[in-house]
Formats: sequence, C-alpha cells, structure tokens
Amino acid sequence: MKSEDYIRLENKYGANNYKPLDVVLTRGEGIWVWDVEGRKYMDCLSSYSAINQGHCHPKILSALKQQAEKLTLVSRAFHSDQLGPFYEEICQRTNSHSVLPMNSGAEAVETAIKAVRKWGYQVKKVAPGQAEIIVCENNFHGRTLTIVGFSTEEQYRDGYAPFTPGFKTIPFGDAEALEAAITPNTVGFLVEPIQGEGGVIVPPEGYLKSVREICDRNNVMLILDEIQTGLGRTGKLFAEEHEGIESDLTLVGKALSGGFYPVSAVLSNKEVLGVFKPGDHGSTFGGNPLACAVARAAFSVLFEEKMIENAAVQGDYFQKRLKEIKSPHIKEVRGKGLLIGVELVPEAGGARRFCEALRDKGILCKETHTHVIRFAPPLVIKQDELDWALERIGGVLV
Ligand code: IF1
Repeated sequence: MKSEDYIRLENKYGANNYKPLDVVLTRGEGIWVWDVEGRKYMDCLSSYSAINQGHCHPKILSALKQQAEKLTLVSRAFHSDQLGPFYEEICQRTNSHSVLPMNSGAEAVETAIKAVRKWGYQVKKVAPGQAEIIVCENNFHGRTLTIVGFSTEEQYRDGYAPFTPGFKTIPFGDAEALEAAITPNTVGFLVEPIQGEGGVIVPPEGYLKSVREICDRNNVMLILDEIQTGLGRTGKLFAEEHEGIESDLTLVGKALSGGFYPVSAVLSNKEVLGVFKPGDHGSTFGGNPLACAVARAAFSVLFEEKMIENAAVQGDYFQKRLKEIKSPHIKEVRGKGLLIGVELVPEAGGARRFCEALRDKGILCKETHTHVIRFAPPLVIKQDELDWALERIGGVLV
C-alpha cells in the first residue's frame, strides 16, 4: 500500500480528532524516521518529547523484549521484581522521597490533583469540599474532563461541560498574581516550567524561584508538570533546576519510557503522597513490570549516554543559529535546551504551511498555537545533524 492508501483507511474508520501532516511513517531509528515510500525525515517533534532518547533505542528495546518474555502485568494485587528497583532508581536520581506510578501524563496530573486535595483536607485542615488549586492561562496538562475544565483553550472545552469545580486561573509568569490568588483554601499551584503547547512560553527569569517562595510562605503545594519539559528536554534533568528550586510534586511521563510504552509517575516528598492509604487510588496497569523495566532502561540511558548534557550544548547551538536566520517571517526564537519555538509574524499566515514545506525538505515538526513552529528533536542529535536541519530551515524561512 502507498501513503494515500493508509491515510484513506484512517479517514474511513477513524474518529476525526487529529489533523496530521500527510506523511505515513513505518520505521524510526535515532533522530530519523522513514515513510512507506522510503523517504527519510529528521524527527524534530520527538512525539512531543516522548522520544528524548531517539527512536527505538536499542537498550530500551532489549529491556522491553526481555521483560515481555518473562512477565508483563500482575496488577497491584501482588508485588513484582521490577517495581521496587524502579522506585529506588527514580527516587535516588530525582532526589524524591516517594513515587506513585501511573500510565498517561493526564493520569499523573489527576493523581496529583487528588493527592493535594486529600493533603489539604487531612493536613492543612481545609474545610471539606473547599480545596482550591491554582493553574495558569494557556496551560496544557492533558485531555481528561477535569483537566480540560481548567484549560483556557476554548476548543479543548467546547461541548464537554459541566466541569470539575475548585480551580482558579492566573496569568502565566506572574508571581504576584499567584500571591493575590491564594486563599486559606488553596492547596496547590499546578504549572508547567515552560508552556509547551502554549507556544514554548518561557517565564521571566526568577519566576519559579518566586513561586517556590510564595508557596512555602502560604503552605501551598507546588506541582510542576514536567511531562514535556522533564527528563533532559531543557538541558537539565528537570526544568526546575534552571532556577535551583525543588517542587513538592513533580509529574513525569512521555520520555519516561523513551516512547516504547505509556509510563508516567508522580514524584513527591513523603508528606503529600503519604496521604494515600490502600484502596484510595490506583490503576490496572500502573507500575506494571513491563512499564518499570522499560522506564528503568529509558531513565538510565539518559545518564549513561549523557543525553541531558547534549541537550544543553546542542540546544544552545540550535537556538543561536536559528536566531541568526534573517527572515521576514520570524518574530521570535525562544526556548531552553532542545525545546525551541520559532514564533512567526501574523503576516506569515500561520506556521502550518512552513511545517509542510519543511516536511518536503525532510524535516518533521509541528505548529503550535497557529504561529509557532516547535523544534524538539531527540536529545541524541549531533551538531552536524543540526547544521543539516538549519540549512533546510533557513531555506524555507527566508
Ligand atoms: C495530544 C499537546 C503537547 C503535556 C503536559 C500533560 C500532558 C501533556 C505538559 C498529558 C501531553 C501531548 C498530548 C497530545 C499532544 C501533546 C501536546 F499538543 F497536546 F499539547 F505535548 F504539547 N502535561 N501532551 O504536554 O500527557 O496524557 O498525553 O500522556 O493530546 O494531542 P498524556
């Protein structure tokens, strides 16, 4: 079958909830993917930072194969020989006291919401049913009803009411707005260190440090959603490290499995996750031995192969070179590490057509918020490969 045949099948049977670029992929290796006609592309999206380690990383693949031939799922009704070692490795590496494993990023977000609400009632003594969580405008934390209920993106909410109460929205990047929004019922502040889907919005220097101090002073749990920014994407293990702070709850997902398997987790200090007792929360696949084996390998190769350091070096180089492109279309180049957004001027007519032109030159990337091209290649990319991409990006944007 040809690309159009696969696309026709998707259109014939599939719900129409995405508008992908017309490219049908069949193989991936490192930063490269191939379509069914054999054309080769550089993946500059990394499945929204789920493929930080590069496609089909051999060590993660072998961990998946070995475990899949032994034991994949036992439920949490029994222990397994993978869960404890996964807990130990991820907690030691991230300086966390406790972890709750889930599957999708949205489930990690929902778990954090439940944990801080329960903490609010049991520890902070907030009146029953009155807990408030503060979120930011332009947020993206997933697609469940509770999460889209506090989205400010109309399309993500349209047609899904009624929503979960108990959320308050403030501008992103404005620490004073956080201070002003806190009440005695505030139990948590949920925020992305950099807003990915929001258009790769980097907050002002010092924002997270101020937010940390405000949350400490008001006994509010700081929940950092590092599902997209974490695991090396911004040139540090977690984006919070750029400001030298530690959140109370850190949410991870996506690259936690290197793109092999849905794995997510809530990392926290004991006090918060300590509110859960047996039966309070869970999921069929959460913490399953296959997920743990894959996550252990995906996590360790980040360090063994110095991917985080590479993301910092190559990200700085990539951003510097992008800023040198003289183009009437470019309004701003921003980001951290290998999470970069190129915002185009409105007169450019939107980023989609540039992503289509880049696809024709062998680069796959995705527009976000109409006018921004997001560049997020796997963290294993080398400088000469970035030079290859920059030549083509320049050709499309001038
Ligand atoms: C889609 C966006 C990105 C996330 C952050 C939680 C989640 C995500 C910061 C939920 C997921 C994905 C979802 C995917 C496309 C992609 C996305 F465009 F939707 F917004 F990355 F920016 N927190 N982001 O980025 O994790 O439940 O998906 O595992 O919905 O199309 P998930």
